[in-house]
Amino acid sequence: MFNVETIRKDFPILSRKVNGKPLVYFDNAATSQTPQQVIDAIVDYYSNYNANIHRGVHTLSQEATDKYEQARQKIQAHFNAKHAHEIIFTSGTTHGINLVANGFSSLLTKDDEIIVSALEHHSNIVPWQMLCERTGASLKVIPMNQDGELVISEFDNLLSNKTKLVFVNHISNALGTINPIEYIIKQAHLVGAAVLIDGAQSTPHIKPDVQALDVDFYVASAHKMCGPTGQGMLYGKEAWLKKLPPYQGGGEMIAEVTFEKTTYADLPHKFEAGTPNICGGIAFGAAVDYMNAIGFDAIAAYEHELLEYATKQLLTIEGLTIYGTSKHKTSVISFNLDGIHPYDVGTILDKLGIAVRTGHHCAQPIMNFYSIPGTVRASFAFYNTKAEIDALVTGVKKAKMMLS
Ligand code: 7TS
Repeated sequence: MFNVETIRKDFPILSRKVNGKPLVYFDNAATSQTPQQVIDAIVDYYSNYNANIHRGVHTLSQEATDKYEQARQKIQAHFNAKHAHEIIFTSGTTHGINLVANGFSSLLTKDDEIIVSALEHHSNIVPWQMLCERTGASLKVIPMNQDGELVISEFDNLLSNKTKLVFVNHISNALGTINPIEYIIKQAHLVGAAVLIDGAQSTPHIKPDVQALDVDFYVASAHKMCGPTGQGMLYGKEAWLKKLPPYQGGGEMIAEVTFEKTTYADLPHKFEAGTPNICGGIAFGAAVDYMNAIGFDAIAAYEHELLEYATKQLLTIEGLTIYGTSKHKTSVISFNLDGIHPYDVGTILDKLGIAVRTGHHCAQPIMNFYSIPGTVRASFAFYNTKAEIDALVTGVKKAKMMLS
């Protein structure tokens, strides 16, 4: 049974104070908090079996290798990948996207087209612009509407036999919109294009099934789903991962090296040059275990309740506008108060112990669409409460009074 008070006890940071007030942590879309179970996995690694992996005959190295590869299998099971070697450990979503973008450098020509969406984080825009610069391919953009949804009929119009790649986030970080990725993947495949889905904001809330989606690449960051920073994953279909060249050269990614020619290791090692974030991979596995033990259905249902409650309460404040009003959204609320800069609201909220993000959220095209400099963004996780939302509403009212 989902019990938020019991869950909160797993997160030591939630009992601290900020500026003399109990912490209200509503910046979960930037990074989530870490439960004791994940902290314990990190401490256990450094206390008991810290060693380099895949190379030592000694016991510690073997233990570390086993745990690291077990974590890969946990991630494989979580995303329902067909093979463990289709899971590449990365330093995060940004790394995974750049790995794929780099790989396509030698596969695209100037006649090819790439489609992204108007709702992307800069991480899912800039690497593709760089790829276009390298190859001469052109970038097309699926537009958005006032509710912060993609205009899917325009996507249909953009697709053609020139389209080679489509990149869309599963859920927008700035607005919380859930994009119709099932449809996007299906239509893209009809013209032979590969699809990468940026799952940085979906994986904290839902459990994607990469085989059911039939997606070519799916990327995520551990730190947004109760895991550590500096760790993430790239899922790629085996055929694509075999086709793409390595991203970085170095130790661990080779089969044989001579000065004449080097041959590369099999998957997944071909894409994992150098000593990886061993502890990070293991802790990522612990985070996935933790979230699955609570259950993603329970998480989604509870967070939806928080979203509905917060939306209703915030809209009672006169002069408050919410950006991102799709019916299909997760627990992210981006808002502004009339005539007040979001940074000023965020600063007053911080004085009250309430952590929100302010600014453009690395999604400047969305802010340009609404002609605003940025928003205040409150993003909720399964360990937040309605009482914390009440504190936010009181805080926003106070900010309005002080700044008007
Ligand atoms: N894609 C999306 C949709 C994101 O929300 C983020 C991070 C990234 C990519 C990059 O992830 P990273 O782990 O490689 O940095 N989003 C945010 C945010 O909304 N506030 O801080 C980071």
